[in-house]
Amino acid sequence: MSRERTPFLVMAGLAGMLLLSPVQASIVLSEVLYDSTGSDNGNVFVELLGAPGTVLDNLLLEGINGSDGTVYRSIALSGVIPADGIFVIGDDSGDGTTLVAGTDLVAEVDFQNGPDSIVLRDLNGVLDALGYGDFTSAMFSGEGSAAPDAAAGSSLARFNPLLDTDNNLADFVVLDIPTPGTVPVATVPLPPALLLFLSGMLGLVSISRKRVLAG
Ligand SMILES: [Ca+2]
Ligand SMILES: [Ca+2]
Ligand SMILES: [Ca+2]
Repeated sequence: MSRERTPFLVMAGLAGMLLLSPVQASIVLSEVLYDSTGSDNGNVFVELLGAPGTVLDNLLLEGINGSDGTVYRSIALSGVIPADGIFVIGDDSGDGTTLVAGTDLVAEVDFQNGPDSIVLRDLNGVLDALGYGDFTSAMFSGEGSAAPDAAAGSSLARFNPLLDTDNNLADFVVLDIPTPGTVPVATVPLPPALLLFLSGMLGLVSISRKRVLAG
């Protein structure tokens, strides 16, 4: 009986947490393109979303290797989040320029193609993290459950830019056409967001129960 009741208690608790903190004023990863159809060099990007005017100094963007959990890349950010709240970091082609349109900062953001994780942190700790790919035999450093691996040319983007449930699988979708510099227009659709969140939780519960049964 307890097994039947636990999922509902978990869902109720997490839904309550969501309602208490519906939208963090912090910075989140809003889109990542880590594998381009051609050369990644100069073509891939990381997009952040945050409050306009936020100074990014002291923030680090880290690539965490899925094979051993170590930091294989660490990028010190700089600059200020512009008026639209969207900050695009375009990959450095090697000469300080990038092919990504609308870039706010050029840096070496060609992250590994997975299963790996990308972590945004400040001096105090992790602000947001995204793990992507199949972590069956790899070390996950993202949040919740991993987002799927995006095929070459496709990005992983936050479905609702104003919602961060700290579950990569629920928060991110694959975009066939990457959108550096723009985010979905959805503005605070809390009921749909809550539904999305709960559907994600149902999926998680389903997965965890399968694991229990399999184990
Ligand atoms: Ca790559
Ligand atoms: Ca998060
Ligand atoms: Ca975008």
